Amino acid sequence: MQTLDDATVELARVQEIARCGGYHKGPLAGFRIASWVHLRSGSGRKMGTVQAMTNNEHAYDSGRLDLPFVGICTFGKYPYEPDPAEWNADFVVLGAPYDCGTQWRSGARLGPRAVREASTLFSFGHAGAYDHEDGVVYLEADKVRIVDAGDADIVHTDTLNSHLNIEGAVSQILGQGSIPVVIGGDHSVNIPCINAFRDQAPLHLVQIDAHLDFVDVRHGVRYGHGNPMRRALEQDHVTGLTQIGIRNVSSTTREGYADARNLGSDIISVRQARRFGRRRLLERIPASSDYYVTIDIDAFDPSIASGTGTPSHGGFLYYEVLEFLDGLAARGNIRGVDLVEVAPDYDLSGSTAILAAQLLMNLIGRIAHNRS
Ligand SMILES: [Mn+2]
Repeated sequence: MQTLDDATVELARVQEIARCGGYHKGPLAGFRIASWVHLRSGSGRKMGTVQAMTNNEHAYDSGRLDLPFVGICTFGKYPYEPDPAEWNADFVVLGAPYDCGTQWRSGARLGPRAVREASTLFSFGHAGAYDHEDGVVYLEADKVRIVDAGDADIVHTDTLNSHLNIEGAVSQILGQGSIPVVIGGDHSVNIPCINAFRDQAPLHLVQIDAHLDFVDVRHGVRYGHGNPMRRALEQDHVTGLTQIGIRNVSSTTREGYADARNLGSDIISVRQARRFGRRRLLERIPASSDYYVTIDIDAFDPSIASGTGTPSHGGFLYYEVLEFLDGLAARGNIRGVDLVEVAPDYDLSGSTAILAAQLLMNLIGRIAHNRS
């Protein structure tokens, strides 16, 4: 174990390390707080409460153990940072707990909390996530900075203002040069996420979902969870759409499917995706492009993801989606992610929230790995 003498460390830096849970840049990269004592100035004035730090790779043998069930829940137990000025992050996680866009069972408003709690399982000690199949350590603390910005404010029953709050938060994340990772909420929250990219470079949208979500307007509703892909393709900055996992009945009619295809969408069912295989599936998506990925948890089979409002049998399993996303992260530049429709009240074993958290953690790790 390597330690630093407390006298060699400026208090501001110590506080930064304490606040971030680790230091990711500069000469102290990788250092963490190992033990806590009072730090005093030469005159004896108390200046802080930290002393030794360590960059021990795993740091399980000193300081706090911080098991997954200990402490306050943030995404992956990364630092909670509501102030954009303090983000300085590669990825900013944002909750969008709005579910008034649902057409059957509501409950996705509790999705961000459930996914955050489940994600603590993958807080990975202190050393990142070693994948023995890939031979890669993902999410190394000194290389990838992730913060949890908390939730966009939600105004009950008020879709437009709730969406504006989500759009504002995502715009702030983009303004700081970070990649937004948004946890819904129902799929309507994708609409403000895509709107926030309006002033950014164009994107190809990749949707993983059981449902097409391509309703134009019905009874005046334009911003429900059956509308987001239609709203996205209306935007100039969305250059194309690939819809994967689509199956069974949904609120989109035959005409909606025709509209989607006429507007350039590539619609692929679970069975078609399996017939193509990973390589051919990836080849259908523009190469060396910028992507936004929206994942509806109901793309997965209800046998592993029951906790959602509109489950549909015949869905994907975990590695089918992870391996596709792994390939997509290598194929181009994923600039934004949302994962929606986790509704914990129907998630009796908690496996849906764990699936969501595991997928997001691994997707973030792969995006970061391909950027470095
Ligand atoms: Mn959806």
